[in-house]
Amino acid sequence: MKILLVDDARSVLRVMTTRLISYGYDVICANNGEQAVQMFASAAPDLVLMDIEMPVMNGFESTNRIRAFEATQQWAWTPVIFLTSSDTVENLVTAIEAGGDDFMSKFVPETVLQAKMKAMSRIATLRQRLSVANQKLMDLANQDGLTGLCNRRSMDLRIDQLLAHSPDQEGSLGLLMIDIDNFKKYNDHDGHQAGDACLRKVAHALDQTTQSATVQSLSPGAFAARYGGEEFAVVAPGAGEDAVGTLALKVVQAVRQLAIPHANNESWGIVTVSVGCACAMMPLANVASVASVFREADARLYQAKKQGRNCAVVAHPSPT
Ligand code: GH3
Ligand code: MG
Ligand code: MG
Ligand code: MG
Repeated sequence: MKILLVDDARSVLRVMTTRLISYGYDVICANNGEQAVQMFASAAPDLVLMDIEMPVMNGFESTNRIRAFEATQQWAWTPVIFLTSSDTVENLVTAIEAGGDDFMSKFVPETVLQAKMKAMSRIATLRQRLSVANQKLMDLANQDGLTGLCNRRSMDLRIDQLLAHSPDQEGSLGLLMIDIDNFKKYNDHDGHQAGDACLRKVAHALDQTTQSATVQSLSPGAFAARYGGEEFAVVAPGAGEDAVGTLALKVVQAVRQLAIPHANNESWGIVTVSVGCACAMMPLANVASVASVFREADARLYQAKKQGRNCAVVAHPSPT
């Protein structure tokens, strides 16, 4: 357990640090509330022992700021125990109101300090396990199990977030709808297991292409998602028509370059995709306008299929 010990009195820091280290804990020290806030953010301690009266910034104000910092993170609540000179009922009430979890006399008997730290250490261990479990659950909820891309749910959430911030956002929102060509025939010929492996490879190629588009500033923040079945989407915030067209072309080429054999895909003999693109000006007014971007991209995907597949249809329909 890593403990952030905050006190302006060197004697208190010295005595407490010696004790806490002897119990096997890591201790970092701050001399005032302001320093404590900075060290809290950089060192992420499991527990804070906080003096109240200090120069520069007192313990209550410092705790307020620590709680404000934690409010920007998910599931963050680090126990703060105030160190007081007297353990009165009033002190306890004030400590809890100020965002603390408990208070303790600076002159607490050693056995009591050791017992309290043992209890806090149990909580810290549990919090770490919960945090790992939460992360795993988040990944499961947001990732497509087969391909590892964003799933439909997470794509919708990310678009909602974009919408929420769109009043400040200039530019446009680009969208690619991507569908593997004649994929049913692939499954029929090669089996569903091979079909699954093919979906993974195509997903990886889409992800790589989208990420390199981000690096090349075609669309910073673009991401690929599995829309469902053998259909994928690339959401490209900030991408105008030219950037979307370029990205669509790269996607079609990237899948061709995989050169996955597909005996029954027209005359190409390899797995290919068709792509439909759309572009909307930001800020997007509401969910209905997002739906219309998807409808537009879908209509162009349909055109790409009609034009013979293995191509992209951009704003002004033309095969690549
Ligand atoms: P088109 O070029 O017109 O898109 O033809 P298609 O055969 O790709 O389209 P269709 O909608 O007829 O078939 C889609 C196929 O995708 C059918 C389905 O079995 C397959 N599919 C969807 N999800 C999965 C999956 O998770 N794994 C596998 N192996 N196949 C899948
Ligand atoms: Mg003090
Ligand atoms: Mg389809
Ligand atoms: Mg298909």
